Amino acid sequence: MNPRPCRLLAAICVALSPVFAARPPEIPVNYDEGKVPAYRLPDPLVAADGSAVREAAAWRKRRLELLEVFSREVYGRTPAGRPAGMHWETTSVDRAALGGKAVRKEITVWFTERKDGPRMHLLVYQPPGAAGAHRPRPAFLGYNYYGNQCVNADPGITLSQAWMRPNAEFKIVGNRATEGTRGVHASRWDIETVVARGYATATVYYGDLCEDRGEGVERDVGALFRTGSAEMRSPDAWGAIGIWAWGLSRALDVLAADPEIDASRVAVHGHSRLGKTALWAGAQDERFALVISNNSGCGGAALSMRVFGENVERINTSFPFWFARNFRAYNRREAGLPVDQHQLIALIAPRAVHVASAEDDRWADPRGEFLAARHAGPVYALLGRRGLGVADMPAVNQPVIGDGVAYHIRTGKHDITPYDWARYLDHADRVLRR
Ligand code: GTR
Repeated sequence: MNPRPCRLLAAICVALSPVFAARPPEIPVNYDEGKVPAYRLPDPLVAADGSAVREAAAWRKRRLELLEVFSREVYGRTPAGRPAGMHWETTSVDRAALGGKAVRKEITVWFTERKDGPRMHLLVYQPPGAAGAHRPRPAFLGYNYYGNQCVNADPGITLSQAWMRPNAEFKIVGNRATEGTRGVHASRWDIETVVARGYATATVYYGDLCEDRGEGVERDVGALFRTGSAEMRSPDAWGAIGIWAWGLSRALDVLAADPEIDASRVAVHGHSRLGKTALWAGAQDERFALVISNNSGCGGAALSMRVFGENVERINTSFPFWFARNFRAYNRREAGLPVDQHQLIALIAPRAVHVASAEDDRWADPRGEFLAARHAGPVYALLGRRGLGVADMPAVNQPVIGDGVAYHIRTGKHDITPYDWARYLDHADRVLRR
């Protein structure tokens, strides 16, 4: 066929498509501080029966109540513990990786007794030294977006074979990683710096647990727990964020079995959707000693009730498989939420939490992230800590590392940068070094 009329036809179709296609109604997004609705944050220290929570023992009970509400209404329910058949094997160790500056380990974890079932690949770097030569290391643990090989250009990292979202910048076509993806996110990991400061740093590709698309929740780990499809799941079944959070706990199980890692000193971290994931993992699993939310926004550190930037309806529409289906009941009804995100942060208390924003990341609502960190304070205070210790949002690049809660906002866009890492390392030096 002659390509010219073909192109003409295609152009006419594109021009007419807005007329014929059933387009969803536009979901409004507010960026005006003056249009933030009046809201009343639910009090983390008032139990469901209306009684005040005045001591640590009563908080233990209130904590379970809040976890139940977040599970049922927001993220969906997480199965308890690790599956009986879960097992793992160390597939490679290089004690002279990164030009002798680090030890690199790779571990494959299977979630059942079968080798063809769901699995994840854990990559660990730690400071150099012979096995057993040092006391166990504190560690950072977080997911990566494009396969383990994206965190550093180290040619020794096994290239991910898993499905991944296309990315033109990183030349991910056909949903598979290529050699060209090595080190594309190195600046987001800063591995040489983290290791030089004495920490191990561990990562897993988040798509190993649940592919970041609708079908993801019915495959792999989702299939293992018979989740069902994004639209047919039970209304309180977990979504992708729940599955990813569960995977972080399983990665911690594996790190805890390594005599070179100190599992009582592990920081869980994540950027953006993976920051939401890190918060949910840290809220549920009290083994995490420090929880880091980098630009996590809506459904992460940002207060939903402010309805600023990304809102509940927007996130449930763009990503209908991330949260429990029940969360959709709060589309355009944020004021009706029984919980808000300051209570998610409070669930981490008295353990350390660090919330970080970026000035240009208005989609994630930096002020809402700050306010959630601040309003977790009363729970920290009840448990003997000061919390953030400031009432006003700090200026950019003026981090506040309080007692238990830290917050910073840096200049720049939605990203995780060496500046952020420097803050997290300073915070970790205070709480993970003893
Ligand atoms: C956006 C989403 C945000 C955030 C971000 C990311 O599209 O609206 O909630 O999660 O993606 O993960 O990079």
